[in-house]
Amino acid sequence: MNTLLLEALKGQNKSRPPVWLMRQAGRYMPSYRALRNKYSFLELCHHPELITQVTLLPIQEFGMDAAIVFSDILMVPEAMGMQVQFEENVGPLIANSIHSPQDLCQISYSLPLEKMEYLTKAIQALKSSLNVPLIGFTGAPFTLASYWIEGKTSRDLKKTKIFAYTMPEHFQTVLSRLEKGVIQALECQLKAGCDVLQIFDSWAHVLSEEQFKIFCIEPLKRISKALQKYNKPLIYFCRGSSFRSPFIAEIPSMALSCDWMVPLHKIRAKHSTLPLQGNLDPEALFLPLGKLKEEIASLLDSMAKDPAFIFNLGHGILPDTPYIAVQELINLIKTK
Ligand code: 1CP
Repeated sequence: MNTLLLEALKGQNKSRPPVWLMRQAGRYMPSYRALRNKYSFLELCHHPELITQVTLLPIQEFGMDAAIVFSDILMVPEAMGMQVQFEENVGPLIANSIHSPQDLCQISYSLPLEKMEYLTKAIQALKSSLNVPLIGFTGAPFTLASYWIEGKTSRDLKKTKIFAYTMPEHFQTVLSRLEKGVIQALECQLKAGCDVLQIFDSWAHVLSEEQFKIFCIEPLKRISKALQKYNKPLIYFCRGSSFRSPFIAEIPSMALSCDWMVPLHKIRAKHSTLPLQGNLDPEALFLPLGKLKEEIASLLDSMAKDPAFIFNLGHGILPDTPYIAVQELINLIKTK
């Protein structure tokens, strides 16, 4: 078993940095597009055999040091009552979005675990065929709440913020139900065999510091505490990681997945032992290969011999990313 990722998450990696990419199975891969010609995105997400197959594609084709279960952050709210469709070239569209206190009845009080069976089956199958750690994941309660309230992707989260300002108690109800579902989903992925968990809080950067503490950090602390007994590492991703890092560093056994906006070594200077993951700009993969190699080398050099560093992108890989750029990236890191 390749344990580089687990060692880095403990701050004990003495070898080259481990590498995996956020959203590493996706449209930039011809093999993924071929499957998508046969199945809708939701079909891929709901069938254990397809989840297993898609999760393995990047590992087989590039050899990343970790696999991430193929799913989506909206699968947990879907099991809790969200009616979601993924529209081609648009993204998620939610039919029963939440606007008023009356709409809260759309969200179940907890996660019906039988609705997650397709995921646990896939995880069990993956564990018997993988020789790299398997990462399970969910969205964070705030980011999940924002999709449910907005009803689709929104750049400013206006509806969510107005909901939080004008109906604070109801907003807390939404968050706390989702928090419970997130804990159950993460626990179920650990029990099925995941080695590491990642929580995606992709929209947390729109919040003020005070709101971030209440809507993101408090739930995250409770999630981390609830999972403590499993003794598995937890990675938190948000944009704005450079100014949020002090809050994350306070939570035991938590690693931070950083966006591309601030050089990683500057975040390292503030937190000497916090495991850090990141942070190549996904757009850098569109550079001519020579220039891309320089960018990667410069990031690697700035974190050289760091025992708690994981190479990753600063956000999800883009669907039109050149395949060869991903090949170069992985090869360069593995031969460094
Ligand atoms: O790496 C992997 O193989 C795992 C796959 C994975 C992950 C970790 C997918 C598959 N989605 C996610 C997480 C996810 N989904 C996030 C958090 C990370 C991030 O910020 O990018 C978010 C916000 C979503 C929501 C989502 N799913 C959107 C909307 C994005 C936005 O800007 O609002 C969209 C378009 C999706 C669809 C989706 N999820 C995953 C894939 C491969 C796709 C494309 C679907 C397709 O095949 O058409």
